Amino acid sequence: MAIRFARSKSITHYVNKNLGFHGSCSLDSKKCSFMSSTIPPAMKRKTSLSDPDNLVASAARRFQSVKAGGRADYQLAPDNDREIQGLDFPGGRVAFTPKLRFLPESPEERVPCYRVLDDDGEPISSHGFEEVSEEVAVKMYSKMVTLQVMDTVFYEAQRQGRISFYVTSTGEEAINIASAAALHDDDIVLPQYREPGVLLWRGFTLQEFANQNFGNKADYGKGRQMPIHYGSRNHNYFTVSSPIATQIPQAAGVAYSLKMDKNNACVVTYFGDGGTSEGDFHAGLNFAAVMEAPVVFICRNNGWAISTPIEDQFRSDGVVVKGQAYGIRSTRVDGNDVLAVYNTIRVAREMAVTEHRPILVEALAYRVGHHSTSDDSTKYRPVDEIEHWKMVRNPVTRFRKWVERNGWWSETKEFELRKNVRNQLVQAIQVAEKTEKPPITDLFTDVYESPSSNLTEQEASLRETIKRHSQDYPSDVPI
Ligand SMILES: Cc1ncc(C[n+]2csc(CCOP(=O)(O)OP(=O)(O)O)c2C)c(N)n1
Ligand SMILES: [Mg+2]
Repeated sequence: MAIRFARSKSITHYVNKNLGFHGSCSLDSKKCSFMSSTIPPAMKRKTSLSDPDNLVASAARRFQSVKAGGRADYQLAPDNDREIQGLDFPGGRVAFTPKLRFLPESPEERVPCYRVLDDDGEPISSHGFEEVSEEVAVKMYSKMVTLQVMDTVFYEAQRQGRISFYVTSTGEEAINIASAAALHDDDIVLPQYREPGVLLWRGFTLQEFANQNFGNKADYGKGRQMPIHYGSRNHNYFTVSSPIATQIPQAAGVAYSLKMDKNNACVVTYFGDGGTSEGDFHAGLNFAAVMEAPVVFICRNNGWAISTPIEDQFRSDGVVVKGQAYGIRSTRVDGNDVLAVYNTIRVAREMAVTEHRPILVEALAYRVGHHSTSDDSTKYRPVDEIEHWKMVRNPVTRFRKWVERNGWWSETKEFELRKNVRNQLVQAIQVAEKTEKPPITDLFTDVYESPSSNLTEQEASLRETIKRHSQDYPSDVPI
């Protein structure tokens, strides 16, 4: 309290002494449509300094930045000879107003959604996006198709009882692949669980996917996780963790460590619309903002969190507006438009790395599949809605039209690719299924250097149980 008082006294002195001094402050004005992290759009619209109502807005605009624990910086821009009365509040000057006003609960207009291609795969404008080469475009398209086939084959394998669980990315192929393509290989990914396409893009093989889903000896997680909990140190991809949103504050921490190491890379973390209702989302964004951590937060807003529709998830204009509340530059993109996602993430990554700042991207898409193989989404949403997104707004078909129109793709290539991927997957599944399971001992390793007494007890008890019920114990798990 005493420290706080002393500090505010010295600030008051500083401000009094300098009241009316002319400094300068400009917001970074990148030519991009990311929402500035410091000026609410409602304030942005009002620019006339002659209007007393605008004092709050103009004072906010002139405020440059304050770092936690640092000295408040009260630099004011020239004010056309007008003295603004304001509160020299820690964190920045706040103008006074005689009018009682509440910020509206929502902006007049919803934040628009950036897109490059229309629903038919035609560019909607000749500028506003980075052209991708034939090589990148064909690779992106091929990986999207691979992801589709992978989903179909693993889903069928689960239905046949060969694996216990699966989650498809149907409808979110563009977010998966285009965001991955826009990143650098040394950018670190902390996924939710519906982003296997990022790993696919980075070169994780179909065999590696199959090994994890079958939890065999070759699985990097040693069979200790449910299917789809992929992870790969070689691909800078943290292992999927089921508890929703835990990866978000972790991402802020990893990004801060990259910054301390002066590493020229960023962290990218993915999460769903449902994930934003977890406390971890808010803690993660706030930490990243305050620590100025180079992290790109990608929210896959797919309309549903299992059976909870977004109308029951939040009352805000989606997720994009939440970034600004934390001082994070944010944007919204059509998640079914490969070129728009690619361009957005490329720019977001560049800003995160070169300016050391977090960025929030909300990508709008639709979860076309069931939440997982444990779900039947026709119980809580109309089949027509699913069909509409599957047929009319399909991100893969839409991109194919663009790639084909450029003369880079054909029906023959399509047929060959789908056939090859399917064959490779069937082969990978057969190998994964035949590969031995990890031994029982592996259940007790890798946490402590030497096992704790309770772990030793549990291992002995498990072995005793297996001996007593050997007929119930799976024959393919080595003891
Ligand atoms: C902390 C926590 N609460 C609840 C769950 C159960 N759960 C698993 S997925 C999920 C919905 C997540 O929805 P969203 O973040 O929108 O991702 P999506 O599945 O749509 O990709 C829930 C509630 C969980 N895994 N962890
Ligand atoms: Mg969702």
